[in-house]
Amino acid sequence: MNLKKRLQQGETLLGTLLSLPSPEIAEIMSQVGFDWLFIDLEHGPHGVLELQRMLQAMKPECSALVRVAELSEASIKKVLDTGAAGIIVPKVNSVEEAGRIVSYAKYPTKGVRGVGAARAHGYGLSFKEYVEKANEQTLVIIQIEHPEGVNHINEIVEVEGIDVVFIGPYDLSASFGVAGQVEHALVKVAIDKVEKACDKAGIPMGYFGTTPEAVKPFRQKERYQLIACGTDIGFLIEKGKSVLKELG
Ligand code: 3PY
Repeated sequence: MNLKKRLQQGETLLGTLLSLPSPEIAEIMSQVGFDWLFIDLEHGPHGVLELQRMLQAMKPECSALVRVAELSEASIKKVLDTGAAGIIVPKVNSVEEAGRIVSYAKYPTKGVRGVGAARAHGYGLSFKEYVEKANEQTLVIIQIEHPEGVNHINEIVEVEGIDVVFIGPYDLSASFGVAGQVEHALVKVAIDKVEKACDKAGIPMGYFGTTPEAVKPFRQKERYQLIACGTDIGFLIEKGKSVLKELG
């Protein structure tokens, strides 16, 4: 079942963030039980070709949601054409931005996504099936990471076609001048406002945390249906350090 359907059925889906351009890491992490991988082209050094190699390596039981490098028609189109289940767009601050994102992610008449025969379309072999279902199945996820986005959240969630509002706690804290203090009162108040707007609009939310402890309080709340915990780099550092510590 596709990821969007699972969200619509109320499931909470667990993922982890990959920022290394490695098909092998994507292959391994797609097999350990995560529902989805948060592949990060915003901060990762990779481009669309490396992304496509990662998707080719992933097992089908795990889906890829890809954070695009920027809000542009080309970056959204190219990422979706690789066969990603959806896009995550960082730092969305206005209704105008949210509207553009939906439009770039959807085929006409809902949007302006250009039609091409890429990996998502089976290189043309399953063109018709993909194009017919893409508008309905592709997840459009926006991140709220700045006070401006928080200030406009009531209008942003009214934009038709936004599937999930994903909190970026690290950027949000940095934007408030308290970088890394994801539990700071300013951040909590902002998240509270976003939660209220999402509840009113009936839009599920997502949250990222570096550890299980950080995401647990969010996972327990029904509205948080996309949870990303940990990063590929973090797992390597943590395990490397713990081995050294244990060996003295
Ligand atoms: C953040 O915490 O700022 C992120 O964007 C991670 O999702």
